[in-house]
Amino acid sequence: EAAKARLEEHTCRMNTRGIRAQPPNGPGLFITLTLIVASHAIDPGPAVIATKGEVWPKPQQQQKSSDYLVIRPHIFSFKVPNDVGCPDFLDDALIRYWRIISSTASLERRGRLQEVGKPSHKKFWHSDANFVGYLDSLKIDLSGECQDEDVRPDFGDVENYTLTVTTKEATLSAPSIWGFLRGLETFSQLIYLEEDALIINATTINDFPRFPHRGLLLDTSRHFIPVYVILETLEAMAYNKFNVFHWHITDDQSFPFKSHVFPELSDKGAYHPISKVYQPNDVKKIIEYARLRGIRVIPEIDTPGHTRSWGVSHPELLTTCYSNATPTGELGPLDPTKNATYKFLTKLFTEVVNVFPDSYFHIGGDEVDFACWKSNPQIAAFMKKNDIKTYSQLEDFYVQKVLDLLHNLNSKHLVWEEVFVNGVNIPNSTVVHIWRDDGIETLNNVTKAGKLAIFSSCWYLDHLAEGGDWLKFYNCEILDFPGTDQQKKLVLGGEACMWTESVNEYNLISRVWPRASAAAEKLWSAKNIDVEDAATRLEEHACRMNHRGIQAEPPNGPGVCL
Ligand code: CP6
Repeated sequence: EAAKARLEEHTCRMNTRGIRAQPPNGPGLFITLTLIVASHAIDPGPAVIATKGEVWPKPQQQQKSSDYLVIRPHIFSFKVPNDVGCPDFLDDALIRYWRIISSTASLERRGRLQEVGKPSHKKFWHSDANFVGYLDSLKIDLSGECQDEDVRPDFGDVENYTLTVTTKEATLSAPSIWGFLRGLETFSQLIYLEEDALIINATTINDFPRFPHRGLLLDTSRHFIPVYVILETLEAMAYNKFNVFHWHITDDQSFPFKSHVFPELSDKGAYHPISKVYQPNDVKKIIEYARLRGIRVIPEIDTPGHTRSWGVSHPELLTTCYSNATPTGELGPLDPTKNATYKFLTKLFTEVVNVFPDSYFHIGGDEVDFACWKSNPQIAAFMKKNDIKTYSQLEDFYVQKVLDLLHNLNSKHLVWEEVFVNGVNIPNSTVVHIWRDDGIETLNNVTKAGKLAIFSSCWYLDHLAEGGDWLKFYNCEILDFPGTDQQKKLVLGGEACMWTESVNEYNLISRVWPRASAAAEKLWSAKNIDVEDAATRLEEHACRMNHRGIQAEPPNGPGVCL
């Protein structure tokens, strides 16, 4: 026990000295898969050879030619029509991608790729029969009018685009600015560095997402994740065409959200009242950064369970747990029997719904500890008086109140699967978020009942397996349940989950990427993609993220990024 505490200190000490040590004592779960180890005859070189200029997630339709053009970054430009709507929004995106494209040819990388003593550029593109000329611009063709600079992404936005690169010119066409963003990302991925030249192959792409809800959940309660790391996460999400940032902002361990109406929640319930708190400006910054990348921010204030941190400032909101008619000193879930609880929630949720512009709010509802409710005599009396017979019914009572509240605030909602499984009466507009091991079966039941669903059971980024475990995520096919087509239409997508019991700012990025990329492709691309093909593209994609400054880990074993 003493060693644990000292290692906790020592790890933080290493962190302050700039060593990215991971938190040693979190309760994270580790799964060990058998690693197939070659005991003999190991070939030299990388385990998987990376592709060049292939796109992740894979476009729905793409033809590609061996004809290629050369891009000269100092000359290259985007051609945008003069009368286009939302010029500032578009400019922001074009500047971001111009930087990415031009830094693909950084001097440092060119040095790494060149073979010493060879006049490389001449050898490479002037003598090659497939060199067909230079590409000096990308023409932007936006058919849908963007009216409002404050435009924000919403559920069900059109994200389609087509991209053609002929031997003469390149055009990106999209019916919406969201499709335009996805197409720009694809365009930037088509460009690769060969010797010292930036290359793009002639190609035709027609692309659109398979699912409308493609999310990443981040828990900022078990460890506080600083704003700059959240922004980096959003940037990497855009590189993978994710469109939902599910912000699991509070939980038992800490309450880092600074509320205007109840500042004491984070003053007392955060790990530190100032440095481990998201101030209103931080939240705004995160929402804006996400918006510019076509990413929605869905907040989750998990209740009635996972609220222990609320009790530091407001113990009266939580259920007092009893043992043999005496309080044990422990506090359980929110007390669903008190009017004060709902008064408090109305104020808090009104604020949260106003701070987060998305039309959805995740109300949680997972893992409610019925044992504490069961032990409490006042709750027993309340149930008797109100003819509530089971603890699931008590949960139903609570959830109905919260749903009414959100309905009055004009907010749509998501709930964790327990709310459905425990038989709570939910409208068909509720999105049920499935997370437990037997998720595929639950997905069948939820959609059979006519409810909308998103799926996470197979995408736990905090569960580690040995070796390149992205394949475990990639082999998860969320529509493989024995339901009707009508049922499958109710599956809106899924989320990869980063619970942060054993993850902090130092190891978050490398644990998420490129493992979450596997889920990103399952949610965007067509159903049956060969895994060998995926492996070679992911090898390139991880290196590409590295070149863009994201500390993604190598996905496929031995290899090299040049
Ligand atoms: N925290 C919260 C968690 C989990 C859930 N809710 C969780 C626990 C175990 C697994 C996956 C997730 N860490 N608030 C459940 C949604 Cl295996």
